[in-house]
Amino acid sequence: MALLTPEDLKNINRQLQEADSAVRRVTGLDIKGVCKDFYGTTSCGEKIGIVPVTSGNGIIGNFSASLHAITEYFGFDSFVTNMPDVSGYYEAVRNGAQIILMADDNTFLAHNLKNGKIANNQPCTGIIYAEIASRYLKADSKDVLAVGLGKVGFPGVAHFVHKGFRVYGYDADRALLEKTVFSLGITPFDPENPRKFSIIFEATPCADTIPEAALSENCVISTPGIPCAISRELQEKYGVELVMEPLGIGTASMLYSVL
Ligand code: NAD
Ligand code: 2YJ
Ligand code: MG
Repeated sequence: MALLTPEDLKNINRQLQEADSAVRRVTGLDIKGVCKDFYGTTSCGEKIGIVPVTSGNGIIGNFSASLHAITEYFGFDSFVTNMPDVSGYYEAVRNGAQIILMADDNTFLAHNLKNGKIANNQPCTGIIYAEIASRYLKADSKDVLAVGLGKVGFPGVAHFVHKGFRVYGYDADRALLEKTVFSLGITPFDPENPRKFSIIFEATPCADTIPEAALSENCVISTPGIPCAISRELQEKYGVELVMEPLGIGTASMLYSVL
C-alpha cells in the first residue's frame, strides 16, 4: 500500500492551481467544472469535518491540513477536528459536519451524513483522471494507453471502456493484466512492441513507466500515480500535457460524487 508522504503534499495550493490550469488546457473546463458536469452535482458550501486517523501507520504530516486547503479551494466550508479517531468523528458530527472525510492506511472515504452517499478515493480518483483524459480536446483518436490496472487504474480503465474508448492496457503483474483483458475486453499493450498514443492514463507507484516510443507530440498523460510516470526531459521533448496532482483532484471527485 503506497502511503502519501508529507513531501508529496508540499505547496498543495500551488499544485492545485497548476493542475487546474492543465485540466483547463486539456478539457476547456477546470477541475470543478469537470466534476460538476460529470456527476451532475453542485456544491453549496457544505460543511466538511476532516478527522485525523491514528491507526496503522498513523497520522501523515500535512494530510489533514492538505484536505482542509483542498476543500476550501473547491468552495466547501471545512474544519479539522482537534481529536482524532472516534472522538474526532463525534466532534465533527457535533459541530455540524454534513460530510466526513477520513482515511486509514487502506481506505480514504467521504461520507455525506445527510443523504447517506459514501465514496472511496481509489475508484473516484481513477474515474476522474480517466474522465479528464477522455475529454482531451486535441485527441487524435479514441485509443488510450493505460498503465497500471490496480485499485485506481482498473476503475479508470472501466470508465474509458464505458465511454467507448479502445484501451490498450499494461500492468507489470501478468495475471492482473490477463484478468483485466478478460473482464473489460481491453487489448494488452506490449511494451516491447510499442506504438504512439495521444491519450495516456497511468496509475502505478513507480516512476518512468511510459516507454518513450508510446509518446506522441502533445499527448496528454493523466496520472494520479506517485511518483511521476514520466521524466521532465521527456515531458519537454514531446510537449506532454501532464495532469498530475497528489490528492486534490481525487478528493474533488469523491466530494462531487456524494453531493
Ligand atoms: P495498486 O497497488 O492497487 O496498483 C498499482 C498497479 O501498478 C499494480 O497492479 C502494479 O502491478 C502496477 N505496476 C507497478 N509498477 C508498474 C510498472 N512499472 N509498469 C506497469 N505496472 C506497474 O495501487 P493503487 O491504489 O491503484 O495506486 C496507484 C498509485 O496511485 C499509487 O502511487 C497511489 O499512491 C496513487 N494514488 C494517487 C491518488 C491521487 O489523488 N493522486 C489517489 C489514490 C492513489
Ligand atoms: O489521518 C491521517 O493523517 C492518516 N491516517 C491518513 C492516511 C492516508 N491514507 C493513504 O494515503 C492510503 N494510501 C489510502 C488512501 C489512498 C489515497 N491516496
Ligand atoms: Mg488526485
